[in-house]
Amino acid sequence: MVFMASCVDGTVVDEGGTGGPSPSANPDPTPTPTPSPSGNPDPTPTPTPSPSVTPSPSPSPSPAAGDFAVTAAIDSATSNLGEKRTVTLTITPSNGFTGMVALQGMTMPTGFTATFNPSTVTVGAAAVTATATVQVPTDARVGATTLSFGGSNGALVKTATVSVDVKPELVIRIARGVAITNNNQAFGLNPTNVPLLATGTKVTWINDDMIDHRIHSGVSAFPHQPNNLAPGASYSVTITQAGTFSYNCHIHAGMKGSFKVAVPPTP
Ligand SMILES: [Cu+2]
Repeated sequence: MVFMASCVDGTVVDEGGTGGPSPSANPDPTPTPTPSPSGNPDPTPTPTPSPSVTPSPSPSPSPAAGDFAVTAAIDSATSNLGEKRTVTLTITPSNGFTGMVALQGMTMPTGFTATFNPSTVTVGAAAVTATATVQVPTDARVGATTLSFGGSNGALVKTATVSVDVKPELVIRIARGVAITNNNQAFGLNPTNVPLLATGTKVTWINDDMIDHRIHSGVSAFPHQPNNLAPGASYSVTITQAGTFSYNCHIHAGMKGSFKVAVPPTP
């Protein structure tokens, strides 16, 4: 009885997935009163047609194992230093895969971190998405940067990459009302988490407040702002020397900021 895959049943029986188990059942013609509409015709053992001509294709469609794919898309092709980027991960099942897929950063450049929401997805019939929030460090190496993400289910591990062009610029937004608070958090990130920058970094302050401020360098690392920084305006300097630099607002002495600058390692 080796007429399995050939033409036992003229009706369409997708031999890959569904029909598999019972090809042996139908050959008895007698009891079945309702023959399949096409009427699998004669029980006479029709000599299975030319087994020689159709050799290989029958054994191959062993039920394909469940699988999934991961794709990634980033919200912006460029990023400033110190910013967060959002990467959308899409996990698409195939061949009936169901199960949990754990997400993680695979190869991340030094200082980059990724936080996943959620960190594990349950994949069923349809594709599901998750979000990775990527923190670009303030001292990231600038230029084209590849971020790799992975999804795993046991031994199944799939990866996807995105590319982001890191610009040598740190943007510091002066928040509304900081002069009232007049505190040393006015320029953000300091003093408990002083930004570490590479020499050559451009620093831009943007005034989101409703009153004027003015960047008072107090050091030679970058020029003191000549004019007030009006609401909505910005002021940029390029830091060329290494060191730790503090500054404040010329108008509101209590508004303080600082950053450390280091010469970046040669690539
Ligand atoms: Cu001020």
